[in-house]
Amino acid sequence: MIVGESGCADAFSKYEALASALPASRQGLGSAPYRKHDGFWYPEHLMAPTLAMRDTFTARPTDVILATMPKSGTTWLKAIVYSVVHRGRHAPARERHPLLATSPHELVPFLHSLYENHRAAPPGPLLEGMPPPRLFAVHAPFTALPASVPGSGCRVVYLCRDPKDAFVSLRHYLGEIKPEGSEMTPFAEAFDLFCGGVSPFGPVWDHMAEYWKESVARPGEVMFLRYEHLKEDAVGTVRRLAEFLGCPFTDEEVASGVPEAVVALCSLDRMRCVRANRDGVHGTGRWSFKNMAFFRKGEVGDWKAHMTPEMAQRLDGIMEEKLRGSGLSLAGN
Ligand code: PPS
Repeated sequence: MIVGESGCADAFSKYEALASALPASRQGLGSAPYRKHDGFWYPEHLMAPTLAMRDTFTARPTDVILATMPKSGTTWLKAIVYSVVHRGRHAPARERHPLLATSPHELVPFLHSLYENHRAAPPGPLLEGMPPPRLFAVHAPFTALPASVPGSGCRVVYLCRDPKDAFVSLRHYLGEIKPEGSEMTPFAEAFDLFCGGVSPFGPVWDHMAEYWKESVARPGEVMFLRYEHLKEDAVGTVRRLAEFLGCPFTDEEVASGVPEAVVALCSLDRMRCVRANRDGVHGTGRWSFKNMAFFRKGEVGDWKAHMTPEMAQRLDGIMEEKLRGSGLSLAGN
């Protein structure tokens, strides 16, 4: 190993050592347990990369960070933000748009994945070399973001989804991606864990409340969106998003239907047909799986097909109680 590589590996092993000393859950919602850090639970393999990201990533004012709980519409948001921000170079109505050839997860990488995939050589130079605006995604809670984020003036977009639908979506996804030979936690037990706050990057209520609070305190820098509203009024939400990102649609663009073209390009049906999304692979090693796992039904209320009314009432009640006083309410999805 050359000297530089050895130093890098050592830097990462510090975070691996930290991660392995953290409390672990007995089970997870799928086939793997979680580690607890500062009140939040993390998938074990993402703990060390998240700590490395928190300590070493330097945000720029031009960065855009998309934040979500898993299965809240991250892939959709990545596609939308990419096409809005790059519409000058890549007209959304064009047949040769990058989103028709490449997964949204490649165009807008998860920051923790960049750290996870660069254990031997930290992603610093790669990150430095990225032209503005750099687009990234995180699942990390707000308090686990790098300290440079709040002061940098960069934009943070948070997308939140009804936790009942996110839970059901997560279960399907975890079933799809589980390493061969591993066992899934049974549905009812997984639901109990979720309701107790044990879920990837959970508790879900604290994750939402942290970003909500920031969006209220700094509305010019943190935008809080709901999956359900995006479904209901995609064009209106895309227009608000463009304004927030500092690149509002011009009257001419509105008149020629550019916001509608963004929505059409990023629709589930369109994305599902892209070969890179159908056949491409996400992740590496034990945790690699087909990109198709990111695209399922994309419905509001699919939980009804998988949960009893009692389960739904229980989770709704917990969310209401935990969010009380925060100013955020999920009632009336
Ligand atoms: S991940 O792993 O956190 O990045 O997954 P994420 O993208 O957040 O969530 C996947 C769910 O989002 C749905 N999806 C979409 N909905 C609407 N439009 C588009 N374009 C879109 N792309 C993905 C996807 O189907 C998953 O939801 P479910 O309920 O499982 O269908």
